[in-house]
Amino acid sequence: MKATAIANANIALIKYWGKRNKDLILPYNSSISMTCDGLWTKTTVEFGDYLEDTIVINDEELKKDEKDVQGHIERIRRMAGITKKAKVISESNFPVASGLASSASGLAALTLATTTAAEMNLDKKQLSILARHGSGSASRSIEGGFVEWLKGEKEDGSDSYARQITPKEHWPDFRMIACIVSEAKKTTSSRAGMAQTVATSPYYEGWLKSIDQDLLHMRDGIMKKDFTIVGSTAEHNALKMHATMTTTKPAIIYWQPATVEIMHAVMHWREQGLESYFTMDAGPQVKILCLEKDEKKILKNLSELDGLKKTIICRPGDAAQLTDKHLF
Ligand code: 2P0
Repeated sequence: MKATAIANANIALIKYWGKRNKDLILPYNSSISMTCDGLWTKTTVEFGDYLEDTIVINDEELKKDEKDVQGHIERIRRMAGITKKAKVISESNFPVASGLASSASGLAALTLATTTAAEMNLDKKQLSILARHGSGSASRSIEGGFVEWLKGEKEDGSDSYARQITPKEHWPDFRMIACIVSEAKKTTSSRAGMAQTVATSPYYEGWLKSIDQDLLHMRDGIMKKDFTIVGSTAEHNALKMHATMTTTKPAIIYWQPATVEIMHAVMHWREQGLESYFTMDAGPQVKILCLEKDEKKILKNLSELDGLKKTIICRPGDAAQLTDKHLF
């Protein structure tokens, strides 16, 4: 009763920001992401004769957390009808809780490893629904390539899951350069932040009204491999989401000076013919979208900026998968 899974993080091109049902984690809108091969979490789970569950994430024992990792394990244990306690060890290769989708890769890897260790045999749709209960964006990390999380219509959430739009092989020269400007833990979590936005931002309604058009453009752009459509739609969508965040009471401003410096740089390069776009999530990091042919030039330009600490280059990545290389 032991299994290890690796899941990649995903970065949304059309964002999820707001729940219509907080208990089942059902979103107000569908979202589209790229599963990123450079940002992963590896998790080993074993059910055994332990006295209690122990969870160690990046060498630190987890006691209580907002995503309720413990509750997620309990949920799976109930479904599987087992009573044994679990030992969980998890590692990520990037800073957690700083706006780099660590809960997406974390909860996706945990869901696959735990259900496998519990000897359940779930298909991808079932895994995605279950991962969604842990963290909304984790539903998308079950699949690889370009992925859409369908918001669904049903009250029980049985049609709210992520499915692949195209596999990673469809667009191998698409790049996302994650620009790390701060490794500090964010001050407002996504979970609290999105609830606050839904409750108080006067622009949330406008955000929702414009989503279907963005989804349509994004699906079309991905299918046609039209980088201009994908990049410009993603950038505009991210700015709209941040407009709802900043107009929340109290305001949520995830950007740091270096965030804005990179955004201006990207717009400047674009004016000069170097085509790239930016997107940001619930944190100060900027993710630059570009094509492989421009990657070197963009990295060189980035190296001249002050506030940038580190870059991680991501290509479209694989779905969550099992490995026999256990962490213990
Ligand atoms: C996204 N984010 O679509 C958006 C954009 C952050 C900004 O999904 O409460 O950690 O666990 O469902 O999945 C982050 O939200 O929130 C997120 P919960 P989650 O990637």
